[in-house]
Amino acid sequence: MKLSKDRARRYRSTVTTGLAFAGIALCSWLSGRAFAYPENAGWPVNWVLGGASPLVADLDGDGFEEIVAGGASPQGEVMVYNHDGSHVASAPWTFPKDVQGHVGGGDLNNDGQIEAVFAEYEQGAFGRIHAVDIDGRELPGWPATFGQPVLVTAAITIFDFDGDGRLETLYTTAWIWGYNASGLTLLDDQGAPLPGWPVEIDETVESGFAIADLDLDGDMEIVTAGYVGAGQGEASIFAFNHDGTPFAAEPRLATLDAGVVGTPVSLANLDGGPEPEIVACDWAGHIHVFDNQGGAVNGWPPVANFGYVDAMPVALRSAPNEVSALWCNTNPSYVLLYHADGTLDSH
Ligand SMILES: [Ca+2]
Ligand SMILES: [Ca+2]
Ligand SMILES: [Ca+2]
Ligand SMILES: [Ca+2]
Repeated sequence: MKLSKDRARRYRSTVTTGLAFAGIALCSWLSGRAFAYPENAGWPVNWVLGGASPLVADLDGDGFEEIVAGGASPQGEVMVYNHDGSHVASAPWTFPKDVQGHVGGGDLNNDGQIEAVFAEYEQGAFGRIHAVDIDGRELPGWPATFGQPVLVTAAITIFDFDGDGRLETLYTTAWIWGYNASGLTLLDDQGAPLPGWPVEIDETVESGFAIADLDLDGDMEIVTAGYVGAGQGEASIFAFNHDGTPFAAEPRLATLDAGVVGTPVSLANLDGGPEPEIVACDWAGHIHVFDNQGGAVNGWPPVANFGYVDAMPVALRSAPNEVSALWCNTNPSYVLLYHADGTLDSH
């Protein structure tokens, strides 16, 4: 099975989230580096995760991947493990408050080494986004502070959104428990919000981001999903240009009949046209496919619904820019293969 690089990264991120509580040692497998006996000496390690999925990346460029895991016991801590289960000299990095959410990574200062980017948060008080190098040093300008009682809810996403060769950091904050509003913020490499950001939307965003050039004009767009209340009613797909303006006439590109929470929004070229389509799996088990104007693609969601899709479907490609099928698993346990037109493979 051959996945696009973007899809493979997103799939790995989804799997990592699901397995975070099962133990850090699993990250060695997820990184693509097989730690078979006796190479797995030094593992497993014990670490209290604060609900955060680890980052697996070669931070210092020595050819071996490190594992960066946030935690919250008793204060905020971030541990950085070497591939052999030992930890780097600077770790653990300690902070006054909880470190929550997925740890992102990118070479923000262009020195050849990847910095870890993560959120520190105190309920009802404040939050900060840190950018820390492998020696435990915060980059100049960081941390970025958001002085609201909010929580970072979606994976921190690092990407060169405007194509200037410098990385930006995208994250989502949401009011806690019951108040339906979220803010999306794009920070520059000095930790400052870019012009046009943050943007606020009237739904809770807990889905991850999909980044793609939806209209093939050379500029990247940002797609995510939100929901209202308990997630079983109003829910939407939102799309923005990288300058914070809505991609379409308004931020809400499409509506759903249930929220998208446990899985990220994704993209796949299912209809054979040049533009990518948006794929979103909601709480009701429906797999939605929209075109770049928010129109539902014929056949989606499939009539055959087998329950909650608990991991992002995997796109199977038949040609370099064409997806022939979506493979997914559901809860209760089914493994399904949908053709690009939404029909179920019966074999
Ligand atoms: Ca390394
Ligand atoms: Ca760097
Ligand atoms: Ca940039
Ligand atoms: Ca575009």
